[in-house]
Amino acid sequence: MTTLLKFVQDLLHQAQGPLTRELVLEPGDFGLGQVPAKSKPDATTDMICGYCATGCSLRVHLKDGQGINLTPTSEYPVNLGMACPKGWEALTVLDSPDRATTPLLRDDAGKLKPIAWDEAMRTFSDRFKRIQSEHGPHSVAFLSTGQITTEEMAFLGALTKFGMGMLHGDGNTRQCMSSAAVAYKQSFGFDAPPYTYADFEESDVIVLVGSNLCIAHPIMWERVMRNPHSPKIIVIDPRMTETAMNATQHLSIAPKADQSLLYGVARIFIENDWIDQQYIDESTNDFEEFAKFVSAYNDERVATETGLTIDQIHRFAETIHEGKRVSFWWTMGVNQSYQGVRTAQAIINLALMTGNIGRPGTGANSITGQCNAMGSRLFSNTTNLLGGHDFTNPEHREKIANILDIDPALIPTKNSLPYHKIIDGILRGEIRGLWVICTNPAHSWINQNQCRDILDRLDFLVVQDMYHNTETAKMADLVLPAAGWGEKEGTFINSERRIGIIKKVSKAPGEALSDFNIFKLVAHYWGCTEMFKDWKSPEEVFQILKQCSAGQPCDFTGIENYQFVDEQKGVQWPYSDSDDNDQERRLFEDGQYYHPDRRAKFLFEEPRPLTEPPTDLFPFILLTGRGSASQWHTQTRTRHSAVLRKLYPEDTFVEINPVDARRLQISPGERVIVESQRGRIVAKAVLTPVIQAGQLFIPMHYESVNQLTDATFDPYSNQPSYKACAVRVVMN
Ligand SMILES: Nc1nc2c(c(=O)[nH]1)N[C@H]1C(S)=C(S)[C@@H](COP(=O)(O)OP(=O)(O)OC[C@H]3O[C@@H](n4cnc5c(=O)[nH]c(N)nc54)[C@H](O)[C@@H]3O)O[C@H]1N2
Ligand SMILES: Nc1nc2c(c(=O)[nH]1)N[C@H]1C(S)=C(S)[C@@H](COP(=O)(O)OP(=O)(O)OC[C@H]3O[C@@H](n4cnc5c(=O)[nH]c(N)nc54)[C@H](O)[C@@H]3O)O[C@H]1N2
Ligand code: SF4
Ligand SMILES: [Mo]
Repeated sequence: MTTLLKFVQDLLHQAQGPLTRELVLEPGDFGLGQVPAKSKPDATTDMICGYCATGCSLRVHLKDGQGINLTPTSEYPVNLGMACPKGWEALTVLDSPDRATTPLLRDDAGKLKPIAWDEAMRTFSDRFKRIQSEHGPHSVAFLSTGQITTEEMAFLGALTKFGMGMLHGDGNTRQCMSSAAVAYKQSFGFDAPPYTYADFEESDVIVLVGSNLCIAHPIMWERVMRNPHSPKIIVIDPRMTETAMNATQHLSIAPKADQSLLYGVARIFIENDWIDQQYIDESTNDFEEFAKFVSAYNDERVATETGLTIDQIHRFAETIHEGKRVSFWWTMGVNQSYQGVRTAQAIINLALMTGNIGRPGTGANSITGQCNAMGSRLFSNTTNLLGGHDFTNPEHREKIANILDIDPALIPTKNSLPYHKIIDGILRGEIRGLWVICTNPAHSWINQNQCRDILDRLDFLVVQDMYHNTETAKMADLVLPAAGWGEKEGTFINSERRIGIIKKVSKAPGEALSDFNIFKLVAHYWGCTEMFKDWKSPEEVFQILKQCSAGQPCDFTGIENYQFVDEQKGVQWPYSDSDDNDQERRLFEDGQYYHPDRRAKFLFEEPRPLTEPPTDLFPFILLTGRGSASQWHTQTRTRHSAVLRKLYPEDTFVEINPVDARRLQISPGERVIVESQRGRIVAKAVLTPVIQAGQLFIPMHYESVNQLTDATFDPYSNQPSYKACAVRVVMN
């Protein structure tokens, strides 16, 4: 047997081997009567949920080391014993005939055929190396995710960039968080969401901008509901979402008019002297210019641009002024825009000028999406060098090279192309090989017909996924079968910067391997085993990343090991030896930011009109987003739970205002065609006043939705503007 084959067999053997190492023996602790009497569990172990960035802890009940059921962990400071339907069903979706169980290679007849790992790995490195030797090292790129562990992301980023010579690699966090990340970097000097979830309970005013907590972060909404101060809740969203229905004020703003509103409110604060001058003087820069800039946002202008009444605008401003602890929260209604960064900063500016930051119940708080988006923002080696460092800074390269014990010359001196430029690169024939890990761009990327056409041009497409039949896997030349959440171990970082652990409580089906082990295998076949000799297990990589974080705002050098994270019930960064590990910690309590002069910046810019305004031919503005608490993204996982399937509509649907429906003679439940300049899809009409007249809403979970969306991007963050394009509705 060759040594390579033996290496594969060792990994497979390991994958079939013992399950989670820490079997916490707590007989009888199986809560809420969820476990059938026949399979009485013999132990439980706690781990972080693998869907959204809330980062709830789930107590998995084990029988012979195998997870057989779960209950939300009551003592965890995030979810306090609660979970949403996806969390409750997290184990169920692992078991499905759609799981990828062996590597699959496209044969000459165009069919994906099972092959052994050895052949898969030889093909992987032969094909990619051939492309690189013909077209240069940068002709192969990768697209990854916010849904694998931090250790896996770091391994992928280091392997591709330091080992395989790639320059370009980005992640689905570009679709999601990049506007927030850039806004924080520019305003605060580091990508640092400042809050802790306790702030939801300590605010007396909660402002939610483009954020539908009830659906997208249900347990954060539960935290709002536990707030004992009868908070005023203001929701800014064109739709009357579930969250807006439960708010004390709903501002049904015109799409993409948020900047105008927030600048207008800033102007009202200044005119009434409702600002915290001392905070502005001591902790910020450029307020004078900002004050001058917003003076042009008078009531009439703001009312016209936002579609709100002057009364609504003033009431909003007064409510913030009267609040003692005001927190501002935003999600995709802000980030997914051609002006997402400046809109996020318009929110940050309000928090800074009123001194609503660094105190309990305050903050300019971006809510993250995926379970480990925060890990990817700092440790994926895509937009930052490991640990929030800068590829273009020679000292940073030197520091990371020393820690990894590699030649600094191996670290790229340039930043990667962002996601959409990688796609453009494929179109231009400059990028010819692509490795897609834990994301499904053939469904989720903007302007889907164009995206699929471009992916089709690749010489070699590798897709590494839990399931063999995702829209992107179906296009692949090679599919690598991955273990999922619950079948491997490592750490996630949640929205409030809390590091938590996931564990192996179930065996991956067939020959599926954890992403970590796949990266190890690739390193081996590529010939860079030596470079990763210390990257033996996720926990050993955690120790390496800890060193990379030293001295950074995200320093977590005070964490000893995984067990410590478990015992502490997660640890929020920063956590160096000198920090106290309080269960809830927020940033900027001392008014000091991360820019060299320790001050935050006021950043602002004239808003731009819609990139694709409605016309006579395409008179509606299409909004897209999350549809229900039971659906996750492209549905590859959630569709495998019978319980979840009962909780959401199976067919693609479009929300239409009854006034528009009457005018177009559309009846409830009728199938209509929704069409943009790029695509034409069929959807079931749902008539509801939740959506304003002149607007439509289609959830992103249905495969066809991105046939309609328009590929425009924020110029600073390069985030796609998923939430506004022009469409028409016609009878089917
Ligand atoms: N159940 C479920 N939960 C999820 C996810 C999931 O797929 N399913 N995905 C997770 C991920 S990755 C993410 S990123 C988050 C997303 O979480 P959210 O951002 O809360 O969800 P979305 O529905 O995408 O968008 C929020 C709202 O933005 C509004 N909006 C659109 N345009 C504008 C605008 O111009 N201004 C304003 N103010 N609002 C606007 C939409 O009407 C929508 O109600 O959810 C996470 N949680
Ligand atoms: N129109 C529109 N489009 C959108 C959005 C929108 O609001 N509107 N939102 C955007 C946002 S915010 C996001 S985050 C993206 C999400 O878009 P995607 O990332 O494409 O969506 P997912 O379905 O989460 O894809 C994750 C894939 O990884 C696989 N997977 C799960 N766990 C593992 C694992 O451990 N290892 C491996 N290797 N694979 C695994 C899953 O089976 C799935 O195929 O969609 C974006 N697209
Ligand atoms: S709210 Fe998010 S983290 Fe919590 S159980 Fe639901 S999906 Fe999982
Ligand atoms: Mo996201």
